[in-house]
Amino acid sequence: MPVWVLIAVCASALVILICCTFCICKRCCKKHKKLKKKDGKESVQELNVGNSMKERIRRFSIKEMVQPNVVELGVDIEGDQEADNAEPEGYCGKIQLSFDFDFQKGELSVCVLQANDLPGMDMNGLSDPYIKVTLLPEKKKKFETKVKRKTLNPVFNETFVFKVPYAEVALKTVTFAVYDFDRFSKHDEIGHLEIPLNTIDFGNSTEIWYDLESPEINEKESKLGDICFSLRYKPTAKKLTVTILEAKNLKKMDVGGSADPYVKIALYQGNKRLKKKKTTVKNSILNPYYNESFKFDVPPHQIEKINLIITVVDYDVIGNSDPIGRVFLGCNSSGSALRHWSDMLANPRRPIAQWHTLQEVPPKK
Ligand SMILES: *[C@@H]1O[C@H](CO)[C@@H](O)[C@H](O)[C@H]1NC(C)=O
Ligand SMILES: *[C@@H]1O[C@H](CO)[C@@H](O)[C@H](O)[C@H]1NC(C)=O
Ligand SMILES: *[C@@H]1O[C@H](CO)[C@@H](O)[C@H](O)[C@H]1NC(C)=O
Ligand SMILES: *[C@@H]1O[C@H](CO)[C@@H](O)[C@H](O)[C@H]1NC(C)=O
Ligand SMILES: [Ca+2]
Repeated sequence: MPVWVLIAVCASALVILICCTFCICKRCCKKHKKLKKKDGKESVQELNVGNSMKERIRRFSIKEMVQPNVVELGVDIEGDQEADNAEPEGYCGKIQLSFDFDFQKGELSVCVLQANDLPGMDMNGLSDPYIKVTLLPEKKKKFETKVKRKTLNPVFNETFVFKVPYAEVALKTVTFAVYDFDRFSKHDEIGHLEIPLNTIDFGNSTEIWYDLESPEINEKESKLGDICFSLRYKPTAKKLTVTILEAKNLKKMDVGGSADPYVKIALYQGNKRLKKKKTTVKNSILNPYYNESFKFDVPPHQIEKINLIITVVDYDVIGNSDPIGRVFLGCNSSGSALRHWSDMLANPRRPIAQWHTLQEVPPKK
């Protein structure tokens, strides 16, 4: 072998060695840099956590301030690692209010001026906000602002007046619930605020911005699913028409994580079942669409005495079909079911559609 070949091999080996060393060094350096960067980032994050904690504490009610929830704060720290500039968890925008009290007349005026940065609920990224204002603990009087279309920064400038004796005003709380209006589905609550009136200085009625809190999701209510149907009553034809439109977010009933839902419609008078009908079964679906109508003969003297029970059932080929949840309607019902029933009676011949949250089916006796 000629000497120059040996030299060439040695030289290239040397070059490769140098390259490798360089690469390894570079990688080490990079790692080091990365670590350094991470250190820097972490200190920034700590700062952010500090801010968001302050933010949270500012928004917490006094009760929660006394016992800060350590676990929740821990979760927050993790959340902040993702987005440095994200708003604190649960931020739902803010609302500007002013309060006034007329001591002579015993009248509390609550002015809802405007809201900012509301969450977008619709496909277009916007919402159709309106606000329900309630005086606690009575809940008797409820006001609603007008619906503002397609905006996240609605201006309301509406004032509501509650009669409250002077001696009781410090015992009351005003709640503000921001909803997104939807023509065809249940209105979602998108922000919430409670103001105990003993925190308000009526002598200094300025316009104040408050942060909205995320509404408490009533887990018990929402775990079974929702159903939409329309009711129509024609007194002259003595016909009650029930149209089952659709259901959504039904509880998973099968091993496969789905259900085979159908809807049972039953008319009762007291404990006696007068009539029963059912829709078709929709297979393996938690958001079934039916659009199926059912007619019942009900004379006007009887409509006040009957109850309508609409039950969503999971069909099982083997064994009994299990009920998922139900809606109980009639003059004896309550809440949104009663509202639907009354709307139907108040609007003869017109189909009235409404969403309902399914309720637990009482166990058979
Ligand atoms: C709110 O309404 C009052 C009277 O109704 C009016 O004087 C005021 O300019 C309005 N404010 C806004 C911000 O629209
Ligand atoms: C009125 O409220 C504002 C804002 O909270 C405050 O800065 C101001 O000092 C208050 N004025 C009086 C007279 O209490
Ligand atoms: C629902 O059914 C009615 C009557 O059968 C029909 O006229 C209507 O178009 C249906 N709606 C939809 C969205 O399928
Ligand atoms: C409503 O309840 C009352 C008392 O519990 C009962 O007498 C009445 O028959 C009920 N009406 C209906 C429509 O179920
Ligand atoms: Ca909407």
